[in-house]
Amino acid sequence: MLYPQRNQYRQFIDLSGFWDFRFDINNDGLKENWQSGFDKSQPIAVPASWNDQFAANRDFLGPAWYQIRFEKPWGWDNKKIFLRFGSVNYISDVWLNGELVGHHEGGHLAFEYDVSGMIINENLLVVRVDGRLEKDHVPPKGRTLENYPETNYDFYPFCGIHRPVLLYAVPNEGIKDITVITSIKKTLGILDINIESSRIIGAIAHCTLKGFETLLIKEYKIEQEVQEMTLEVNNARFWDKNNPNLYSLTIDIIKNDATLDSYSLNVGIRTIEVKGDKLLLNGKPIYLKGFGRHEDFPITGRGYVPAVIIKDYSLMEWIGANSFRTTHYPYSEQMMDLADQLGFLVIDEIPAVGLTFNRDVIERELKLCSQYIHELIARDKNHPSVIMWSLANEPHSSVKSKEFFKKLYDLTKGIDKTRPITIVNMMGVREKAFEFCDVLCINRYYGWYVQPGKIEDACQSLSEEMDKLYERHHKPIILSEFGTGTIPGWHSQPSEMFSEEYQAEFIEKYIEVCRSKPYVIGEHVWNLCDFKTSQGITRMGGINYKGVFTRDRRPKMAAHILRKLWKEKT
Ligand code: BDP
Repeated sequence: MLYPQRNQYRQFIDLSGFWDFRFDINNDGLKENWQSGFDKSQPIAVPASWNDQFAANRDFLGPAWYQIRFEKPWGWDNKKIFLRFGSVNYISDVWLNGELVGHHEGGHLAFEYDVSGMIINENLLVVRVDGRLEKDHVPPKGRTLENYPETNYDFYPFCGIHRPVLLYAVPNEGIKDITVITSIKKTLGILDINIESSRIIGAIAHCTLKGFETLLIKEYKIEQEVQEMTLEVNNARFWDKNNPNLYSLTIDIIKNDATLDSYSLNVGIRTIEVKGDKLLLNGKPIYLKGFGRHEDFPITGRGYVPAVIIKDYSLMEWIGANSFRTTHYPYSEQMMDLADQLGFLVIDEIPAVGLTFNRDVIERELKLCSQYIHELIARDKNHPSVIMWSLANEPHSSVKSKEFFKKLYDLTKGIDKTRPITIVNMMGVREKAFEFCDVLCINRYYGWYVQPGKIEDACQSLSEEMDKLYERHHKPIILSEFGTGTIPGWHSQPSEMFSEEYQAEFIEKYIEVCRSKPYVIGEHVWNLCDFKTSQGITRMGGINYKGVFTRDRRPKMAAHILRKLWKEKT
């Protein structure tokens, strides 16, 4: 799935801005034909969650309706036109000029519709968004402790149009998709490129690779819908976390001496593989230092805010992090582009948190997770920064989960053979899916939810558990979450839970344990920043305070300690 581009052959317009919005409190909209346009609206910002934009209805999860009018751009008459949504949480139905365009389920992945035959000069786009929680959604409704809204996961179920909505035009005959897989032989960088095109058999694919004094040009005749081609770069500059070298690859499609289409993308030449108990980037072991994070900010909720993305990267660089996991759903495409540019290593996770495997929902869970895997890999496959796929966070694993995850594992490997796969787990040695996962990720809270206040005992438990897990599987282990709730400005000596001192001490001691185990290949602190959750007695003010930074991105004491540890120790 290619991100829309602007050049001589491709154009897009961004529909971000103020749209009309209406809560559908009694779910009357469909009966009353709001799909053809509705009145009594109020303005809303797109993209952004609706929850914190108004003085009322914060916890109303839908349905709600959006509409916007736009004119067909000049010069788009003989083009294919698509409407593309970066993310809408959770279910969306879309109408263009009163006609149904499509339905999409799942909150954090891009989807698009071919609207070529539907678009007229003056258009009305209407979107119904339903973010209500249900047991058979992924992620699901549920609760272990009482909470409101009732999420089976620990972040606020923000709703709305969360990422940009683009209208884009491409040539009728042109490039549909590009997949680039890179490999390395000594100093040679090899790019295996697959170009999927529409109705251009016999045309020429003209490939240009530029960067670092290299200019490589090669032409291929397109003989099939998916055309394979190879480029080889001598003395290639490889992509890694310290040197995020990116080449620019341009594919021009030429027929009868006329260029029909052109698309450019960044390519990082790198390899990633698991060998024994190590994770190798370009053949060398890497150690991950970083965070779990949330797309979360006051007022905009889970909406795309470019400045917050830049700030988070800048804080991660300041503190010495080299990686993060997209907890607990895929992040925006812009976040991924920047990871390529800035040299961050990303564990890319589908939005499968809180899976229950209950008999009445397991089929739906499997179907939705499979859909998310297809959508995620289609979207993110060309990012050198993506070093691993994560199939779930803390599933409520049971006897049924092994077969469930084996299917997802095989599906993922079938689409992308090049990247390791993990599941992020809380069951430890009892997790049967660890038998086939390439890397084992565990989230641990000894010294917090269990053994509260006892950091020394907690570290002992952590150490023993990691050894047991390694003895059983002989695979690399990442401590993918650890942290403590910490009220900014709350201090105590000796340290005590909820104080800044406790968080700092806990993180430092946990890191000591990780560093003492040769098979541990990474430490991801939970969380980069404080973030919004449902209300409940464990979340003061509906906030999870495990951030090393506050929700408005100010450092707690632990941030300075981490910076020392991460900048000094590599
Ligand atoms: C872990 C979850 C994460 C929570 C965290 C916590 O993976 O989503 O926010 O616990 O309790 O179990 O803070």
